Amino acid sequence: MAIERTLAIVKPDAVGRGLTAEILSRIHAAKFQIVAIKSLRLTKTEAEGFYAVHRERPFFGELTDFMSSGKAVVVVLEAEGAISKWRDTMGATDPAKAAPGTIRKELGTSIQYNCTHGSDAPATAAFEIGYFFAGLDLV
Ligand code: FUP
Repeated sequence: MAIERTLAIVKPDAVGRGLTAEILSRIHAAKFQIVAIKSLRLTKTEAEGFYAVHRERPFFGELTDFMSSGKAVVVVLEAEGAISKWRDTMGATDPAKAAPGTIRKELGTSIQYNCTHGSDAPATAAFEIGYFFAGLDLV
């Protein structure tokens, strides 16, 4: 499998509950390299741009309110097969349906407050990494 990069986000629910270090520790344990990392608070407009693909979904307003409600930590991860590997580490979107041992199962509290984000395909990863980081951040 090829070396890939993916975008991970520690979402505002997890940052607010003091779970950033716990989630970074799981990233380390799963043997990802952290290529770039920063803490920021998205504006509502920035959250809408990030999730533009979900514009027509009924939860779009709530999702973007939540994602702009507090600080998040955005991280570029690198590993073999990083995109699917990070999604496996996170678990299913809904914590109630996520596999045992995954971040969302163990730390998430609802489908919205599911603690982490991960890109779902190479094209999405390229867009999402570029949304937060410039080329020079990624060398
Ligand atoms: P995922 O790729 O696992 O993050 O899930 P999706 O792309 O399907 O959804 C993006 C985000 O929208 C999820 F992380 C949480 C939120 N969401 C809801 O709030 N309600 C839903 O019914 C589905 C997703």
